[in-house]
Amino acid sequence: MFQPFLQHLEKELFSRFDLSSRPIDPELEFQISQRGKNPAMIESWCYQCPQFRKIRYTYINAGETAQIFNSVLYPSYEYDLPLLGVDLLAFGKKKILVVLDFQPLFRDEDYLEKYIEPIAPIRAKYNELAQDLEMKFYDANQYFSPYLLFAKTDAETVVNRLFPAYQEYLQLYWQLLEQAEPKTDSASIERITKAQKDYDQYSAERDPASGLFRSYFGSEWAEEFVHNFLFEDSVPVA
Ligand code: BLA
Repeated sequence: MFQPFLQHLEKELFSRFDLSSRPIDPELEFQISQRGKNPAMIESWCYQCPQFRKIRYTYINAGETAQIFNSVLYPSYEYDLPLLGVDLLAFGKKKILVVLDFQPLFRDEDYLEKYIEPIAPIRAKYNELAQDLEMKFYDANQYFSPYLLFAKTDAETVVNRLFPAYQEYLQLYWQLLEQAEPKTDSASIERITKAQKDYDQYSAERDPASGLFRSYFGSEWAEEFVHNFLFEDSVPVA
């Protein structure tokens, strides 16, 4: 269901950036679970390049039961650019939840004007994908922008509306990256570093997927996956 999103991201990344592989612990890179009624496969990829210190994406394929594509792009610490966050989930044909955002690291007006306002014209074309749903796990004002796409939708809308929206969001993200001036002063770099680490800690603590990982792959694997791959700058809290 979301394979075209993965393929589009890969095509974009490989054509635009000089990627090198960022090795993943083989235990975490690929797993198959036989626990559910359908076998569930989870596979992840991770890269880096001068502009991005970490590019990761994960695909969960449990056939009809679940199809999930999740990705985060972490810019290098010289760039205060938002993180690109993608979380597309289909549980059967009926329950499809999609989230796509430029996840802001800071919330001051200059920052929002520079990195978030440019989304407005694209976001305005896709009203049906921005449903103002309530967030149960996350705080919408923490690492989400006012122009996130967040919708409960159907397979047809995924193909006809979400895919073009995704392409436009990515296009804009590359453009903002190109225009961004890498910081050189250590105070800025430290501030960005801290903000990205805080994002990992916050996200690891609230990840709504933890239960899903535990049920498919066991709690030990789930813990490792969250803290040593997805959000590796997080530390487990008791
Ligand atoms: C919700 N994301 C969810 C849910 C799951 C995942 C299972 C709950 C769906 C439900 O309500 O039934 C799945 N999250 C994952 C998976 C991974 C993960 C598979 O981290 C890792 C492989 N989530 C992100 C990113 C964004 C994001 C990058 O990981 C940003 C675009 C958003 N996911 C997001 C939001 C919700 C969600 C906003 C709704 C949560 C809420 O209601 O608070």
